[in-house]
Amino acid sequence: MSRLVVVSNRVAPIKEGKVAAGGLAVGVYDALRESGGIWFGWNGETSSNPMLVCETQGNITYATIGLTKRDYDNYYRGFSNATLWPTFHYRVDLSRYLRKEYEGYRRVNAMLAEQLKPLLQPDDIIWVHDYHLIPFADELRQLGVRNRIGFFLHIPFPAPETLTSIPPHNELFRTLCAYDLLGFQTEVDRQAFEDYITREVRGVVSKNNTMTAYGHTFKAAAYPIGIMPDEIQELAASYKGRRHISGRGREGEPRKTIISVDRLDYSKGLVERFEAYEQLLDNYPEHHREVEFVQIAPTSRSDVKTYQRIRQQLETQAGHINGRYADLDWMPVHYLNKSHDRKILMGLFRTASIGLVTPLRDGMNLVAKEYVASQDPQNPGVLVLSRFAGAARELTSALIVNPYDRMGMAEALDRALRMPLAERKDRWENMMRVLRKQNLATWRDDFVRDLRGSAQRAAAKGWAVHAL
Ligand code: ADQ
Repeated sequence: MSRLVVVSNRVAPIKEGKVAAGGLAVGVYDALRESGGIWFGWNGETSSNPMLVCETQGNITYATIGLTKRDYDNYYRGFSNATLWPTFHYRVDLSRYLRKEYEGYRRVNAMLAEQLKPLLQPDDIIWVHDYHLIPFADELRQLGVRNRIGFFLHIPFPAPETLTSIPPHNELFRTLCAYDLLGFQTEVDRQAFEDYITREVRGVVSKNNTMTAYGHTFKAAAYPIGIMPDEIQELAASYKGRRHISGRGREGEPRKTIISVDRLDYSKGLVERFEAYEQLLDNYPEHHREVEFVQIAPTSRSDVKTYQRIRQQLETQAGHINGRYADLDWMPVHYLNKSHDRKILMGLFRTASIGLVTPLRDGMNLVAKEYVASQDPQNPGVLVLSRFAGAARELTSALIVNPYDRMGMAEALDRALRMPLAERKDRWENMMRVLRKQNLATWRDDFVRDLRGSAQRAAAKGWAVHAL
């Protein structure tokens, strides 16, 4: 079997058998372990003279390199996270464009391609991840690399009207068409990409998701990322630590917990969620003292200004709601700004009556899936899920809400708090069926199979599949 080369912005070496990291790292790691190969990318550090470091563990080589401060500012903080991230999440209002940052983004992609090239073997297949690396295949092609290269976009692909607000969109998406296989989270994202290719570029779409644009023929399809539901179920059930954040309600029963876990990011709809919870307390006094809301949101990208602002805003909101409603023995909002071990999170999910997952936009949202998988089959909680999370396409038995509708979200929370056991079980079983069918292994195997398949088709047609 040919080797797999995974390229991602950050490389997260993980120890054998340890399920500490999130879904993606584990999924990619398993694929690498199966076929052997390389995991290549940025090591997360800045340095004045970055050098490639290779470390081999078993049949996987971790090849990582630092970035200069200038490249970090332009490529990572700049074009990736201040232009592409907001625009792809439909936040053109938060997006900025600086030509020097785009140049830095192109420069880093070219530098990474040059670093990877000497490590490649002729029949390696290369799997590139996410928006930081859109031009990566094009850079490799310019260096003469002819291996099969696939790309998976973890975040949404927005409608063409939004995308065209990025000034060099044409050049950027021309480079995206240099891949042999493009993977999206949902059919909606794939369709948006097709719309861009047919309307903006006059590309041609043929059978079996094959497209031709800029003189290159490639395949584009949806590969919804999943989790390993049964492993999570086991992990959640095995957690024996403290389960309830605070005490008991009016009748002495444990309080019902509404739980949310996110990276602190404006795409996750945290401000709107806090408002909806306050609306629940305003509209339904019968839930006072009976319910508590736990929001876990450790800071991410803490040196970016927009992220500092959202943190301050949430601290103010939590203080405001607690100021209005808290009592000596009841704290309505617990806002925890630090990260927690995966086992603790899954354990907390299991005892929470409601998983509240309400992003304004999200490629998939694995937290929604993890919440469902963590539930006790005899007494499952209710998932309240935004229609704008990719996961809503699959988890149709959740209570689906619009995060821009504060009153609608408060009503859904009230309904979830009252939902009878039979209905909760029925909805949960439907969702678990979906999670087991489209799991993390299916996602990875489908993508890698299609990428390998495209290599075989190319070889059968006599195309070169070797690095020159
Ligand atoms: P993220 O935006 O990071 O990922 P998400 O899918 O919700 O979002 O989470 C990824 C992983 O991180 C999950 O395993 C989750 O448990 C973990 N995680 C999230 N918040 C955490 C917290 N506060 N503490 C500890 N762990 C936390 C991007 C895209 C998503 C897409 C994923 C995978 O933005 O839309 O689902 O990639 O493709």
